[in-house]
Amino acid sequence: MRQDIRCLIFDVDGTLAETEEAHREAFNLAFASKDVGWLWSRAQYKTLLKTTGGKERIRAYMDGIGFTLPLENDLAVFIADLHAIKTLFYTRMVADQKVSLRPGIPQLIAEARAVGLRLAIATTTSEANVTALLKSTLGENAVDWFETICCGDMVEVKKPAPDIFLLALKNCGVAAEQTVAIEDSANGVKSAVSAGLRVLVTPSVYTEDDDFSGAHKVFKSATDVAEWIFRTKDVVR
Ligand code: XBP
Ligand code: MG
Repeated sequence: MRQDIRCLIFDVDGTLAETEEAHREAFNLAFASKDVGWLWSRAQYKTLLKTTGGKERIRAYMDGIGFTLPLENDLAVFIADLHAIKTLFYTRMVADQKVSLRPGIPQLIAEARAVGLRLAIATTTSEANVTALLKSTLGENAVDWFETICCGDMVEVKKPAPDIFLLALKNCGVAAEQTVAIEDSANGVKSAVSAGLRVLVTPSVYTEDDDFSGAHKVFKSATDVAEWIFRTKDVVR
């Protein structure tokens, strides 16, 4: 067990679970429900994922197709309404057990709890999505296993800015030197590194060819992450 790790801060989408296909489906269901005529393919969504945050992603897509409304405020209201519908579709899919945790994640969390590591979440997704995922995959009490769940709009600037990881560190009152972030994307790595954290990466389907420069280590799975944290010595930080 590494003595220099006291806290794990987990990203959610792509890290705890391969969620982005469900997100993409939820976006498309929301677009259909409002009859806007948009449909995001996998290839389009892979590009759109470079913009973190569902509302920001919709705005980036609208800018890209030159869609606008007369008043900026109308645009913000239009996007917020569309995103709220998308979140309803997404949380319903998660509640219907359509999303499962990535291999090794339940065991990594269980082992961390067993040895008394502190747990936190730092994600760009919405709080409702995190709660739904934790409850549907780990049970009703799983939300309480995390000292702080820092989500989407809790910070002004989303990943790759460091704000969400800095908020998680502040809420936990733990030193960055004793904390590792577990992430799946280039945006997540940039965010955690600029917050002063070592970052352990498990690339996901949509991020497998991301640039993980700055990451401490890249692993195939959470099982390998657990092996590294709990069963190997690290002489070099
Ligand atoms: C990934 C994101 C989120 C999700 C969609 O978050 O960027 O925007 O794609 O969720 P992370 P919302 O990898 O930081 O967990 O629509 O709720 O934003
Ligand atoms: Mg992610």
